[in-house]
Amino acid sequence: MGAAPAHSLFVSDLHLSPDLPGASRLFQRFLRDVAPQAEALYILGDLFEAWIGDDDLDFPLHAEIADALRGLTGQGVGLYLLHGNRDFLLGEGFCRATGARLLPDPSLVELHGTPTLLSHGDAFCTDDEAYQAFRRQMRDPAYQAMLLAKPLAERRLMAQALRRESDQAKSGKAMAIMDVNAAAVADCLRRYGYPRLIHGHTHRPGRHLHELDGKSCERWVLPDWYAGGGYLRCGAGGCEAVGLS
Ligand code: LP5
Ligand code: MN
Repeated sequence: MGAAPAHSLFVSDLHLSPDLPGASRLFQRFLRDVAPQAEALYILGDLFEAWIGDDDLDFPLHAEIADALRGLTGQGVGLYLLHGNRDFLLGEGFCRATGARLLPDPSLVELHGTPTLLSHGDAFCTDDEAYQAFRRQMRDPAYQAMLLAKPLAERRLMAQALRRESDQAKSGKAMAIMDVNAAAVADCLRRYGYPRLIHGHTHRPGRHLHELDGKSCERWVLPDWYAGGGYLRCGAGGCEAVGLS
């Protein structure tokens, strides 16, 4: 059998945590058996259920995942990372430990011949105004520096409190509010010259076509890994979604 044609892989919303060890096992298997054949692996946010700072890399699950990612980059596979709303504090320490490179959100890449815009996806959820206000605060560098200056144990408690607040806030929100806003997606596609778009966050995997100004843009939404998981594989011939269980 010949080598696989050049391709890149995309995952997001793994939400790895010690509470759901199945997802970490599945991801380890994916890193061992699937990812090494790729040119690059892009992780489009929410790799971890909650990331409270790179000084938490000693935590056993974090160390295991970082080692496995380092194993992948050691084989020559490019590793690129976007922040999600759960792991926006991933920083240079994590990159040094794994060989990953952090990309801004959104990032336009030339993907095997097709311009492709990569995003976590939460920025498109503009109908969720409470979340967008929260996001602006969490992404403020001065606010992040203030958070990171707190002791690890205090940050852990804060993250738990924020998770509870978030679940409570979500229970009062309509499902439609928590999906992407079509106009926000269209604006972004226009701004970046009508690329293909790949994102996660909504946990509503699928392929959508946006017909805009006489152009057709493909939008892929990645699945979460809460019960099984999956990835997108893109090469010169296009993308295909692959499920894992
Ligand atoms: O994450 P998910 O799927 O539950 O919902 C998201 C939005 N919620 C969030 C909040 C995160 O879940 C919080 C966890 C972050 C972990 C890392 C934190 C590290 C920093 C802290 C420690 C150093 O992103 C949710 C969206 C939903 O996606 C769909 O898009 O709706 O948005 C919200 O729920 C936000 C609320 O509407 C408003 C924010 C309420 C926060 C109130 C703060 C109370 C103070 C708590 C004490 C610190
Ligand atoms: Mn998310």
